[in-house]
Amino acid sequence: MVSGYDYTQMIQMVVDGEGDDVLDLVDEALESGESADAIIEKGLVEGMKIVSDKYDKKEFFVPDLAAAADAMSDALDELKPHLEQSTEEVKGTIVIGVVQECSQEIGKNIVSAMLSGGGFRVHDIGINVTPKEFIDKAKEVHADIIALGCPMLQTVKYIKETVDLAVEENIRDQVKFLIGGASTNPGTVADQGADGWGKDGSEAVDVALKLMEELRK
Ligand code: B12
Repeated sequence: MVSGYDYTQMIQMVVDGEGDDVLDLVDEALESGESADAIIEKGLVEGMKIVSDKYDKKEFFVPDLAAAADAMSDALDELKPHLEQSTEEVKGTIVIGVVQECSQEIGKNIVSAMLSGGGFRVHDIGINVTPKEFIDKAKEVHADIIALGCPMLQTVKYIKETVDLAVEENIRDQVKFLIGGASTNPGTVADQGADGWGKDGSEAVDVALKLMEELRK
């Protein structure tokens, strides 16, 4: 279906870090019949892309990023109830977090919310998660998938360390590794011994479903 909602203003308010305005526009979009997924991808993420671009060009600085991040986070909280699917069966159990030495969480939060919305039971263990914390949590909740967010290049190595620890702990054949974030690409999957890569929240859901099929084989 072609959407008639105009996201221009919402995108601009994310860029400006105007949290209250973003919230009002999110409500307006919901009332006009937009799905939570569409609002995240066409409004919030598009706004953050402009913010990222401005940061890369040194037009924006850390306080600008923080304001946009806060606006995103409030909007995501508002949208979460609209993403939940209470009636459907659980598609699988996922432990998600941002790797060690990294506290950048916006992308992971989006993916986490969309995986929940996609019918997975999601245990979000936050930021700066060590390989041991990932594996301990995966064992505790009998996770099918460990999802690692990795926005920074120098922390990519922690993906492999987490996979290696799963081997050591004898759970590698029971769990799939889904990865994503600005410093990863499809090639990172093989380099780090993972199983799947998602470019954004919707793709993360699709790849997670595929990984569940592989687990059941
Ligand atoms: C916002 C931001 C920050 C904010 C984070 C706020 C927060 N609460 O999260 C703050 C100001 C804290 C910050 C700090 C730093 N940042 Co910063 N930051 C960014 C910025 C501009 C945008 C990131 C973002 O939120 N994007 C929007 C989201 C929606 O996009 P995303 O993260 O890519 O996520 C999408 C996909 O990647 C994917 N995805 C994400 N996670 C996952 C997980 C899974 C499992 C899957 C499947 C998919 C997936 O789906 C998401 C949704 O579409 C990026 C620039 C960029 N180009 O990414 C730099 C960037 C990531 N930061 C960078 C750096 C260097 C830093 C600092 C070291 C800066 C400093 N000198 O202090 C610190 C590090 C702090 C730390 N230890 O973590 C670098 C990393 C460079 C590199 N390649 O290693 C970048 C790339 C900027 C740059 N070009 O230099 N940053």
